[in-house]
Amino acid sequence: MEKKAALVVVDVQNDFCPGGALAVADGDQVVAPLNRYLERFTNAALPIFATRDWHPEKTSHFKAYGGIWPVHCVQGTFGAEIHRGLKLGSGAVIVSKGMAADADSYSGFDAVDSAGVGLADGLRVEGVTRICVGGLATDYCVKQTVLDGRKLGFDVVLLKDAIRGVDLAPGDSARAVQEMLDAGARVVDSVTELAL
Ligand code: VGL
Ligand code: ZN
Repeated sequence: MEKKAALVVVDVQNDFCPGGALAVADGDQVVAPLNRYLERFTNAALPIFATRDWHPEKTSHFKAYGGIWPVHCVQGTFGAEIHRGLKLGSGAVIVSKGMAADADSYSGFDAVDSAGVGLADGLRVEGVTRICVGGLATDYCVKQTVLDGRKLGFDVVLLKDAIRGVDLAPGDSARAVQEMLDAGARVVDSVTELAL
């Protein structure tokens, strides 16, 4: 069967970039490689989805309410905006997650578009069987999105040059990459390695 790919860009938001509330080291370094993938998918007229962490002010995701994270990506704030350098284009579908008061929602598959359509359904409507995933953060939302993608039966390609991790514990990102490989994800290290 023909494999149709989509690009899934995970949480490339100001709060995960240097200067942000939950800055990932070199988080903004994913923008340039992602723009190369974005150009490739745009030129091939393939679907592009961008997830965003989109939290209410009060959520058990945040330290103050029992979670482990500082306040970040609160709906409508600058920190929640997608990095302005990312060239998503007008066709990209933004999907939002983390709106519940009582859930972390790390996975892009928890995200819904402005009409309430979830990522998996959005992909299926387009006939997508393979997702190429990059963004932030390797050890949380990228990992969970890749693992859920595999569970849901998608072929998954991890865009390794276009991810960065939190590494709360040293080595978390490397372990996350291994987990994704063990789950059957493939890896490419640059846009030139990606066969569509
Ligand atoms: C994320 C921690 C908290 C992520 C989101 O996007 O990976 N990490 N919220
Ligand atoms: Zn979050």
